[in-house]
Amino acid sequence: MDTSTQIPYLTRLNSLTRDMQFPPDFVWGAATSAYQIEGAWNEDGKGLSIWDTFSHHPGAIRDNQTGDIACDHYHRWQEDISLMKSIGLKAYRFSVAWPRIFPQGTGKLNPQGLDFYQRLVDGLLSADIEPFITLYHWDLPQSLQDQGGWPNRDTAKAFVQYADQVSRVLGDRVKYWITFNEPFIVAWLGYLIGEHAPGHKDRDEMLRAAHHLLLAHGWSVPILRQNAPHAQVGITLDFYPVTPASSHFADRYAAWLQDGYRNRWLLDPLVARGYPPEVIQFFNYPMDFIQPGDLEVIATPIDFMGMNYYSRQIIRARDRENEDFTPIPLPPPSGSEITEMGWEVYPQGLFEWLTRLTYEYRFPAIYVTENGAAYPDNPDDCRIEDTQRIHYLREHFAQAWRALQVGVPLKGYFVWSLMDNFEWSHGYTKRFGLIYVDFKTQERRMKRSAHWYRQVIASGKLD
Ligand code: IFM
Repeated sequence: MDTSTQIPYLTRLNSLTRDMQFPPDFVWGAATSAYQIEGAWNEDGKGLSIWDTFSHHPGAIRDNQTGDIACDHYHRWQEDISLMKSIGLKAYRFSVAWPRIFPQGTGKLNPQGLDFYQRLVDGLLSADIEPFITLYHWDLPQSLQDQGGWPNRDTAKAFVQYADQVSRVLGDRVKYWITFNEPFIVAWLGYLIGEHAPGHKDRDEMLRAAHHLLLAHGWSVPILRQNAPHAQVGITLDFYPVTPASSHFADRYAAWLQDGYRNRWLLDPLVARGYPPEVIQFFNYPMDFIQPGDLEVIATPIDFMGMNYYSRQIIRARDRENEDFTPIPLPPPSGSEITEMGWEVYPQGLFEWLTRLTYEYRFPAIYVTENGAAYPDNPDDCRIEDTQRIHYLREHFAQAWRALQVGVPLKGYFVWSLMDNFEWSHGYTKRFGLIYVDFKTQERRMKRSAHWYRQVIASGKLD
């Protein structure tokens, strides 16, 4: 007997679990960033960025690779838009290279740089693809770094001029603006760990950099709204669920500290909660860089939160018995699935963070601005059968769908990445793309995942 015809609740449950149908206006997209794909590092008046300098430094990047050519997107953007069209993307998230616009960071404008993004935006719009602009995805003009970089408050002021200029020119056509991509990574890997440009290792620089990134964000939100009156403005942070290694009090407290350091350090000030006090106290951070009014500026309301999601962290306390709560990350549990980056595949973390951003932080709208995985692809297959990537994406999309069922205002999802590209300190050794790029010939080939994604977009459904 088919009970579902008699019990309406069961009918609904069956249909929910059988067809994961997304809303018709759900924004399916893919993302990239300027330094990772554009190449043309010294063309048409572009100035140097900190990534140009850093990647040319011997030993900084795997195999001494650089983004000098990358995917040569600067010259091949039309072909790339055609590929986006073949996948059926509704939106494309890309970043603007600040040193193309202001080669020295401030002062003299480079109109050729702006022209490139005007062509790109117009090309996207005529292909019916919504542009989502990220203003800063890590390529600071080198001359601003020479004056102190993000630890210098003046860099935040320079960013506002840059945001103003770009939005004056593109604000009539671009509706979605993201000020910064993963500011925590900028401050942490760039100024404390030294793995990213500019390669510094200084705790105070990290703290100052993080604060000035938030300040630059807060200052530029009203300017973006003024120049692009119908714009939706947001910021993108990367989030990690933090799981305590055990239920021991010390491990739980260490996990809470790690959550404060890794997630809430930038998130809480954005919603007027200030910097997490337990983190300041535990690490004994000097907070003398905060000036009166800064925290109000940083908490300027935004229209959406951009969430990048990849994995989780498992944390134990350094010494439980002696109550040393210093957070120590543990490797993924044995037997767990991991990507080529060594990151645990943990799709439910996407649901956890989407619900947290909704019910604890009350953001009015959320976009997953990046999610995806690096796996070794085999170019000898005539079709690149990247079944692991399809599996990864399907599992994460399912968690996004689950979040929609419990009221999360999730508006869209951007796969990282549209195409294989320069993966920062890993050079070209990690492939995240839906499109395979042969970096010698610049030939592009849609992977199986791109074909699969096309079907998901066309049907709006996960089967
Ligand atoms: O490639 C990066 C991207 O630039 C920022 N988010 C994480 C991606 C994968 O590491």
